Order: sequence, then structure tokens, then C-alpha cells
Amino acid sequence: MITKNIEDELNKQLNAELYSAYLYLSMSAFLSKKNLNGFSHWMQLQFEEEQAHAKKLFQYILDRGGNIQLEQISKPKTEWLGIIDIFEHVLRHEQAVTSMINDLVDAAMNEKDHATVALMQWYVSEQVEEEASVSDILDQLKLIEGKGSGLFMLDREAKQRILNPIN
Ligand code: OFO
Repeated sequence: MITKNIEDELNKQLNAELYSAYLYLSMSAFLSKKNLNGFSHWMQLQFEEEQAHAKKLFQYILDRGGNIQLEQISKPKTEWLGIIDIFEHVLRHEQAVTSMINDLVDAAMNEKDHATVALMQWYVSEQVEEEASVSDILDQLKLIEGKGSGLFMLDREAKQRILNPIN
């Protein structure tokens, strides 16, 4: 059994993961309109990964005998200045998610809820990976000033991304 406080925090994180999915789907649409089909594909995989993150929390809450509280998902932004602006947004967003996850770990530690701490460690590691891969892409985009043949090459590279299985 989880406490009401942890149940609320987990549900809040579940909503945040679904919002992340929504945000990346919106970015995918924008990038497709700009003919950056590789990056659009990359964002669709982000969308799928975030849904998997949400489902993992969903299952955990149920497994611990908690209640699912699905809330309204905020409307994501639909326009950006360009590819660099998008990836800066992704990085800021992931940093904000990391901070939410850290708060959730703190809350679980305070309550000596070891199972939730263990679950959230998976998210802590996932955030390290996400922030690192987004920072790498952002650095490369800045190097080529987000344009020209460099952008064409990076877009082709983004198209190669495959979905990592979530466990
Ligand atoms: Fe769920 O990792 Fe990004 O937000």
C-alpha cells in the first residue's frame, strides 16, 4: 500500500509524462511541416517513450493498491522559431522533469517508501540519458547554426533512431 501523498505525487508524475508525450507529438508535427522528417521521426519516438514512462507509473500505482487519477493534459505549444529553439525547449523541459523526479524521490525517502524509491531510481537514470542525448544534439545543431547541409546530415541521422525497449 502507498500513502495518499505518494499516490498523489505518482499521479502528478503520470500526468507530466503524458504531457511530455503530447509536447513531443506537437514538435513532431511542427518538424514534419518544416520538412525535417528525420527529426520529426525522432520526436515521434520520444512521444512513444514518454507514453511508456507513463504506463510504467500507471502499472506501479495499481500494483501498490493505489488509485489512478487521470487529469487534464495541458495544451502544448505548436510553434517554435526553428530547430535550435525546439531542442533548447526539449532540454529545458527534461531538466524540469528531472527536478520533479528528484522531488518524488525525496518524498518517497521521507516516507521510507523503499519500493517507490527503487522505482524512481529507474527514472533518475533515464533522465541522465535523456538530458545527455538532447544536449549532444543541441551542441551539434549549434555548431552548424541549425542550417545548411549540416542540418540535412543531422536530419538523416535522426531518422536512424530506433525505439529503446522500456523495462
Ligand atoms: Fe519521461 O522522460 Fe522525458 O520527460
